[in-house]
Amino acid sequence: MLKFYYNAAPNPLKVALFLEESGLPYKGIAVDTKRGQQHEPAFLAINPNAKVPVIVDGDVVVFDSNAILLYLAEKTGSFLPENTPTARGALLSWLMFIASGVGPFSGQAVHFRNFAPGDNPYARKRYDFEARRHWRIIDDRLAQGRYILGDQYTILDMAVWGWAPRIPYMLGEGAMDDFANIARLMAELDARPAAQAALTLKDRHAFKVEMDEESLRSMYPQIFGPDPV
Ligand SMILES: N[C@@H](CCC(=O)N[C@@H](CS)C(=O)NCC(=O)O)C(=O)O
Repeated sequence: MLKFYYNAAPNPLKVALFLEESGLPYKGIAVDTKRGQQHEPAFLAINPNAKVPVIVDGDVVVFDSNAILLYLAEKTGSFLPENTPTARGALLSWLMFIASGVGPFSGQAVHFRNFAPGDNPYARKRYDFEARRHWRIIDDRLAQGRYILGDQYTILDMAVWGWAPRIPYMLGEGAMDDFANIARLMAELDARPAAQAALTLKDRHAFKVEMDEESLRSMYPQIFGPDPV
């Protein structure tokens, strides 16, 4: 059976949504990143990047949430647009935009707003601006159609669903008011039974919640390291 290494954060959630939507049987394996389990040798053997999610599907190992979404969509032939060069171009463009822009800028905006030590006004400004700019592009796209690719619910909407609920945490309370189309998509997807099942991820394991020194050392080790030269 497919193994799914997860915690309750946005990137694993996207994959959980796909797994629940597709009905693929899977076994969830919790990785408590605040306890440093992502750095254990057995986990590093399947993901040298020391992050969740990862799937192990027989002999196949896939890490990185958007790679996993594409792999699973191609494996099952579901949640993809029709196989034309035009539709494939749009799929790949939006997937890479989410993978290389929305996710990383959102992650850094969360970090500098909520976790970075000291006062970092320019870093905060930079990541707030870029995260907001990326979400604006997603919102404008969703103003043109029900889903990112128009009429069809695809892995792109699942990828957005993982991160979008964190917008207030990354951009400030009330930030969601600027993204009415994203809010509309979230409400639609949240009402799906698969999304409700995916959201139980956080309850399937007693994940550590405290952000104490062990957690900070596991997730943000640079805080304790030397300053760059
Ligand atoms: N590009 C990766 C990023 C994965 C990622 O940042 N995962 C977070 C949870 S959402 C994690 O494992 N954090 C633990 C850590 O940074 O040590 C993906 O999309 O899967």
